[in-house]
Amino acid sequence: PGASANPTVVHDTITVKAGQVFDGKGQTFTAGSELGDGGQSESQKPLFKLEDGASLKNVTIGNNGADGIHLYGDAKIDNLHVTNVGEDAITVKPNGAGKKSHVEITNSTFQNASDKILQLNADTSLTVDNVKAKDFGTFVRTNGGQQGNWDLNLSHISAQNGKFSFVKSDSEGLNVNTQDISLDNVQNHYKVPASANLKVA
Ligand code: DGU
Ligand code: CA
Ligand code: CA
Repeated sequence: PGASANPTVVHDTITVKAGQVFDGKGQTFTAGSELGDGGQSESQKPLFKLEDGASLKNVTIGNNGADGIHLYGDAKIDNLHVTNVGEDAITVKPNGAGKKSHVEITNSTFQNASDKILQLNADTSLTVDNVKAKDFGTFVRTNGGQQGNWDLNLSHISAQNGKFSFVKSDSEGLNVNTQDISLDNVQNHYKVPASANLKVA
């Protein structure tokens, strides 16, 4: 699904409350200038903020991706299409409880990311399954210079034209498990410390 002709302009971040499901029903959303311009400024706001245990499905994010989607805790994201990623697409934020977030991203596509698609700024067990990425910097980045508790389970992914890396982390104890990953013209497939536990199947 491409960006529809009449996107819903998000002027104020949409919060999905704890445990609730936001079903976009295929609608396209784009950020208003209040949230940012979709460039590389770090001060932009997300279109969606998911509280712990929230889900989001059947959403397209169109021309202005601003700071994408912020996750505070466990989250499930299904059938998301980000056609023009802004500063980044999905960020796992520190949640007040300091507990590891379980995040699933399934059946989704991401395109045109100047830099990162998935940004992990807090301990996360991440599952990504059946996803396509095209024209990006880095597909998954754990927060720069940070040690953390990160498990990345990546399966059935095809990624094309990645100018920096597929997975990049500075975390010595990183765990990565992959299955059926197809990388075409992607630099530095796994730019991770030598001590990382990398299982590529
Ligand atoms: O130390 O935390 O790029 O969430 C650097 C910052 C930086 C974040 C990240 C993000 O990693 O701002 O967009
Ligand atoms: Ca950033
Ligand atoms: Ca960001």
